[in-house]
Amino acid sequence: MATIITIDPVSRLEGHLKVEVCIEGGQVTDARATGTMFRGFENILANRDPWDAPHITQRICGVCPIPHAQAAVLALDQAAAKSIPNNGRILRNLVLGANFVQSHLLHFYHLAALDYLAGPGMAPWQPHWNVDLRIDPATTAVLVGHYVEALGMTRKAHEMGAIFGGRMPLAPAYIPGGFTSAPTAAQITQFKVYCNELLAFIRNIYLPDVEALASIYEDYFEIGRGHGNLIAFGAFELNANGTKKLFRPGRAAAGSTAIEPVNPTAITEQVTHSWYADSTNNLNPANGVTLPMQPKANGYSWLKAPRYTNEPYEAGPLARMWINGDYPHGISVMDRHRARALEALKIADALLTWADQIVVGQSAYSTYTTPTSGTGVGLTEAPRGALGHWLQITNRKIARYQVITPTCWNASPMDDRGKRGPIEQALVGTPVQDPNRPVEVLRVIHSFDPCLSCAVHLMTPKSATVISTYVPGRTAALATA
Ligand code: NFE
Repeated sequence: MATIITIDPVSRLEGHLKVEVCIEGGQVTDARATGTMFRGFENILANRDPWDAPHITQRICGVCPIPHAQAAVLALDQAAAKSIPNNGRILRNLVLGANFVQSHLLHFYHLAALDYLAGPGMAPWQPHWNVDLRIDPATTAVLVGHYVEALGMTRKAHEMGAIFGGRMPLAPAYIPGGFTSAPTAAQITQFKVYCNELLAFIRNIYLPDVEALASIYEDYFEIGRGHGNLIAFGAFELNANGTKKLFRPGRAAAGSTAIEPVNPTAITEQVTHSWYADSTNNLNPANGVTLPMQPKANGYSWLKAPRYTNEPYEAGPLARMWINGDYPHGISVMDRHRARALEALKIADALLTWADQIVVGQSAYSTYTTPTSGTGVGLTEAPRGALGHWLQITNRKIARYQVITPTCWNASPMDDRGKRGPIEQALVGTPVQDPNRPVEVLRVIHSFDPCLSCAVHLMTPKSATVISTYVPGRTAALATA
């Protein structure tokens, strides 16, 4: 007999995700991931001044605003064929890197770790499902201490980003043509002091904690693989024209050792199972349209389903580290955690080097004139994976804007051919000990660090249709099919 479990909302992630799994014979046999709110930022941007794009798109999400600013200014620069001064490139990288470090620490300690340990008898550690908690009390106490310490570290990462970004999480310093800061030697030193402290935490606490967790939950190297296709757009430009990056772009298709190039024209967004008009199906984002339609037969998510040559791809730290040859080990729940922690170290290391490359007294901005018309594609990476902004300017206004976030790749619903999205597929085969407390399902979902705010965002409070209702403390509702 099959049991259908609905977890709505999945907690300890950003935004609102509903996941339905079918369990038969003690393991997940099917899964549906639903983004329960409409984002609509594309429609907010229409007819605005293109300079508004980095500021408005940062409001898509408070956790990864900087990648949105970065993608927007890259698209704007490209639309005007503008190259920016070295200082501008470096400052953009420094603030982006600070956001990655902040997000990775936040994810491991404050979003994922509680799937594996119970902690003290108080919020935020309780209430807690009492299942499959293998970490001994002494180690649990140490990890709880690190959870608290990591709160301070995420604050410091934000403060580090704010030195040049002007403010975190929403940094006003990203503008087309460069960056608004005029860095001083004292600011560079201050940035490095923060970075050294974060590096020490990553090296001495975060990485060993992840390794300890991985050794205790070794079976999670075999759980949550998914389709096995990985994609990265690349990020952290190391030269003026962006041909060299800390993370190169690329694709690794399941079963192949080759790293293939990414051709943005091969990306389409499929909406057969999404609450968007079928007339907008399978469009490349350069011609994309955001036309909501809910309810809709066969629709079950506000996320569109991005596909590369019709195939679902996983985005994220594991994809980046894999494509760059930094993490060749495997694709699973624990591999995602390990790759994320190793990536935090790689980025923090690079930040220290880049901070020394700033030339005090040189401008970070070169005059940008909005083109009368033009198109630009801003491809970069967010902590959760490949991020793209597609921009079209007509009469110096935004004529079209499309955003594909990493969570759109990862938490996408089924596509035209009925192929599941990466999280849905990763859930299939997951063993579940107790369908009333499906912690294994949460571990798989959290390993992707989904952010539904990025994927979907906006609701209409006055609307008669309540799309999602948040019930604090609600546990998995259980139905029997
Ligand atoms: Ni809201 Fe985001 C990241 C982006 S995820 S956190 O990282 O873009 O889809």
